[in-house]
Amino acid sequence: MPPVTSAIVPAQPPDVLTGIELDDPKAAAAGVPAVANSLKHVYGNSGLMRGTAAMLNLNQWEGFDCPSCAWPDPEDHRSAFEFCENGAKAIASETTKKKVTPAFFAQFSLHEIAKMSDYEMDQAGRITQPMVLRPGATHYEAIAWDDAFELIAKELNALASPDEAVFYTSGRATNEAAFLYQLFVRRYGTNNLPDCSNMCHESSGAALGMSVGIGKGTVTLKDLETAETILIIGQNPGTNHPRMLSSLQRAVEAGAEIIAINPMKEAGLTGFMHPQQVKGVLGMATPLAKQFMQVRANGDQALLKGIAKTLVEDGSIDRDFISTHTLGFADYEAHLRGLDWAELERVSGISRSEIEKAARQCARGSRKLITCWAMGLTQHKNAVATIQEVVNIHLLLGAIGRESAGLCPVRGHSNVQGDRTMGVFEKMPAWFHDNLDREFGFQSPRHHGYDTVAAIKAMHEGRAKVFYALGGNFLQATPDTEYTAEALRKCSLTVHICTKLNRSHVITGRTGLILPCLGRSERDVRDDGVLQFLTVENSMSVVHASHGKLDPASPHLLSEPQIIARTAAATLKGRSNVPWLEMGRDYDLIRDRIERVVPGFEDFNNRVRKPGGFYLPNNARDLKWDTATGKANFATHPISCVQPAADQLVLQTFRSHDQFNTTVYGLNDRYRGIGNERRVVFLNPQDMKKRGIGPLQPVDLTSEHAGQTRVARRFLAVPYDMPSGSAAAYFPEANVLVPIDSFADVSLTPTSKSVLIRVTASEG
Ligand SMILES: Nc1nc2c(c(=O)[nH]1)N[C@H]1C(S)=C(S)[C@@H](COP(=O)(O)OP(=O)(O)OC[C@H]3O[C@@H](n4cnc5c(=O)[nH]c(N)nc54)[C@H](O)[C@@H]3O)O[C@H]1N2
Ligand SMILES: Nc1nc2c(c(=O)[nH]1)N[C@H]1C(S)=C(S)[C@@H](COP(=O)(O)OP(=O)(O)OC[C@H]3O[C@@H](n4cnc5c(=O)[nH]c(N)nc54)[C@H](O)[C@@H]3O)O[C@H]1N2
Ligand SMILES: [Mo]
Repeated sequence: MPPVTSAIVPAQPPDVLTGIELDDPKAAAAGVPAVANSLKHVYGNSGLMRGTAAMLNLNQWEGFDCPSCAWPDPEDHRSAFEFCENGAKAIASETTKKKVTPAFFAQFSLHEIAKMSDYEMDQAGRITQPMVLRPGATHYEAIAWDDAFELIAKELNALASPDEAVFYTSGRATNEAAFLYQLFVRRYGTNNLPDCSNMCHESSGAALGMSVGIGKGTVTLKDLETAETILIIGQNPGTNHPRMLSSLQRAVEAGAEIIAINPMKEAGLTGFMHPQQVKGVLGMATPLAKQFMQVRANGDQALLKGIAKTLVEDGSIDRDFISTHTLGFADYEAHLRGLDWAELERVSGISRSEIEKAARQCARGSRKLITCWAMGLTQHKNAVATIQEVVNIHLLLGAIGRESAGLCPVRGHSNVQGDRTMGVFEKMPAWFHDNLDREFGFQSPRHHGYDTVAAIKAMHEGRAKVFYALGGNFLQATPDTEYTAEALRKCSLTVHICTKLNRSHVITGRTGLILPCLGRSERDVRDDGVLQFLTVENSMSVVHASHGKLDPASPHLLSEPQIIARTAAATLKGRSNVPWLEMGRDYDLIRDRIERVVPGFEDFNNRVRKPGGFYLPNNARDLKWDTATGKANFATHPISCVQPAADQLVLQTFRSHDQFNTTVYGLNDRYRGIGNERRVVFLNPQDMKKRGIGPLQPVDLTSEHAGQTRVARRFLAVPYDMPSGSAAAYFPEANVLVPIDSFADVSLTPTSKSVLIRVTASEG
């Protein structure tokens, strides 16, 4: 076999420091700087005309869905500016006028592209044509679409088993693309459908499924705005779901109290300056969280148990709800009564009186409690148990399945929830397979496929040889960058359907393909001139249309459904009677099939054409429990927490204000006071002193797991208000430290928020 070219290409971004500028962390989010920053990004990238057209269509009834986070749009009104600063950055990045053309790839070798930072890769612009990296080549070259599909077909059909192929999905893919994709993959013969959810809210899905029978949240936007108490745990809404702040402001103005639980005092938790209200523009913030609990890293389960213990011992529980709807209360109650407060205080780092205060707030009034959470809960070893503890509290109070109360896992990618609804999951339930088989007249494989971690291992061990990605940036999003890079390099073929250049494009199999697609914002015109739309599902289970409005970045782009349909037609040829090309041409035909396979999509084509779309049914919300027991289940788990050695810290890998996952829009993290640098590690000042580390000193981070060490060099130490024993750095730079073998119980989500590290002064 000839040497694989990309073996010489570095898998990590260069560790150059960009010149840090420090400022004070902010106590409130948004305001005028947010507006100024939105405009800078949009007009800087897209120009005045394209930029204005983009922003005026964003999240409008007849416009396109914001490709950034999954936060829902208001149901009863839309302002002319229905977006946030970070939605604006996402749009600026997609609608940029800069292009990555075949000339770019002729100019820069793979090795030279790999030397660019993630920020520089995003800045390079939109990819305009399909490109191929031939075996042994140093440069990508242009390839015709048909030739690309034939190449994929040849590789897929040469495999000894369909299970030797892996089909990844990132959560930006629309419902139609996702449905067609999983149909192709299953018709081809495998359930190897890992997705970004495996690294994201998988723990929420697993916990909610066991406890209340549905892996989704149970509240609407109106519920949130009329709640009495809102718990926000392990989430940084000011950066990652900025439009949530408008809802929180409304809730607070209507009398709600917010309790935030987080090791970091994130600006969006403490205050909000509404950029479209006079008060906000004048810099007057609405205070948000009334109580802030600065929990130890991964101390949440103990803290939540303390809340539950208080509720039980105070007798402020809903006995009617518990006896009618739940199982397992007696065991849970006995467990809570037996817990020792000293232990709960030690593990959580929060005093008994603070915990009791929070519990009594949750139990106040008519117990309209909503709990919101994100990656601060899901990416730990005990994530599933911790999220079940959240559910336990709601079951104790009967705070689920009624107005203004319920569970709110706040989703990440704009259609990550919809992709799961469409069947992108390595282990869909039997009823889904039955429906699919009946509708398309075949027998889909029933054995489970690989999730993300299993897929990486399979490629590494030579059990999987073709990697195909519907969006995303697999190399940079997954744990253990070097290990994952080796896994991808061992493949015979790697394929990326994408919009922008990213690092996964330089770490390839023997052959590499880049298939550029239309973005959300772009017009999708059929050969007969009909303008098509696509659909998405937001974090609160509303399915609605998204209409692309702008000129495509290049005339050579295809839509995601077209790319998938043509991949399927080329690969399966006479082997399937599914009308792939017709479905790829007319999305109404895909929606007709979704209607017949997925419950809740009755009359899909008509209902989704109504402005605002429709809600999917949610049994837990209706107090119907699709669990193994037919009831909502209390889960009783022993106290657990990550256990660092005396000189170790618990590192969380999180997002700056200027990135969307692996896409780096800029080098600032404004709310945390960081300017022009990403290689920073936030540390507790005492922990720094103990190690003799001064402010802005370059340090090396060494992670230790199961006898193996992994090192990330040259991060600048930034003293920060956070509990002793914890540390924080940005992903993807810190992903090299996340061990492939460290993942959550049950959900198998990599433990990106509890990496055990040692911090030492950089050598040289
Ligand atoms: N602009 C922008 N928007 C985004 C994204 C983006 O990258 N940029 N990403 C999207 C995606 S895919 C997702 S999943 C979401 C992510 O949204 P978030 O979950 O808000 O993202 P993270 O930056 O990972 O932040 C995790 C938060 O949890 C806290 N935390 C860490 N460890 C613990 C812990 O042990 N306990 C508690 N209580 N808190 C902890 C951190 O301090 C931080 O505030 O955002 C989505 N929206
Ligand atoms: N250490 C650490 N690792 C993490 C996390 C963490 O908190 N810490 N978070 C995890 C989470 S929550 C998630 S969701 C994953 C995210 O993992 P992914 O979803 O794989 O990564 P993204 O960065 O969102 O993908 C960005 C790429 O998507 C492509 N893209 C953008 N728009 C489109 C489009 O419309 N269509 C197509 N086909 N492609 C498009 C672009 O080429 C871009 O480079 O990362 C996970 N990894
Ligand atoms: Mo995510």
